[in-house]
Amino acid sequence: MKLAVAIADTAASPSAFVVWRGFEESIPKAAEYGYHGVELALKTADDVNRAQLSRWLAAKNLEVSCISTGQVFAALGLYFTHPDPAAREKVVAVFADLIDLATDFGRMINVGRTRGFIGEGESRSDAEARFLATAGRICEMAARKGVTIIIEPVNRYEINFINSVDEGAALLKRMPQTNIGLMPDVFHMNIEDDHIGGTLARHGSLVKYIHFADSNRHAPGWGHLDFDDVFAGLRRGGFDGWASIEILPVPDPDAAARQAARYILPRLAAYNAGA
Ligand code: LER
Ligand code: MN
Repeated sequence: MKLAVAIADTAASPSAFVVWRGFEESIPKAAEYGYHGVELALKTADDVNRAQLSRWLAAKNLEVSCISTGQVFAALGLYFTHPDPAAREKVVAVFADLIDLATDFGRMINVGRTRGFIGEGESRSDAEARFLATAGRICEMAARKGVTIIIEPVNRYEINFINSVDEGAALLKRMPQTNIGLMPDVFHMNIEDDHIGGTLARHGSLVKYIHFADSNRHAPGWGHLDFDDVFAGLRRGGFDGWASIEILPVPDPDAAARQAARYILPRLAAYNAGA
């Protein structure tokens, strides 16, 4: 398992949920604190200059763990279940460019709130059908480029569709594509799932990536989440991917990122050593 931290560009809207802003400044800091990679929160592929980003990463021997797409929803208003077919075409086009970018950076794209929601007066099955059709098209584009799509269950207070890991797993099992998996976020799981470790173990074959935060969304160790249970569940599920720190930048981004690394890195080393 490797550890990343969520970052965005300085131009990203305040709604981008990341620890640090500014790629050029964040990448050296992530390396200094011991992270192995960075998760990039992007709105479109044009948010990055590929050559520049490659140079900054290579200088610190860091990888991109994944590209996250909350800004496609929050800043562009695009999502998979959109009732307007033209908006669904737009989201497919934005993802086509992000998939191309991911061939050089991480080979994984997260779908959090961009999966969309069940609109007023509409049935769950209508929203599910639109989700499955859009996600299927995007997965097929991604498969041609060796990229995996990871769906993130998000708690009920943020969205009304795919809240628990069980719900995400049930939906994914209806898709024929194999380059799709789950990105559980232990903050959301603490609200929605019956048991964190047990659920991670049960859906181990679908868990491709994980977001770490504590119960209060502060840095791990500053809340009351049982990370021994989280790591034990990942172990039972056979997980060997990226974990990424996605937390509130409190009391300030540097202190939060430092605490998260200090708390998780020794546990991760023990996990990798089989302890
Ligand atoms: C995105 O990774 C996430 O966890 C959401 O809660 C952000 O709103
Ligand atoms: Mn998350």
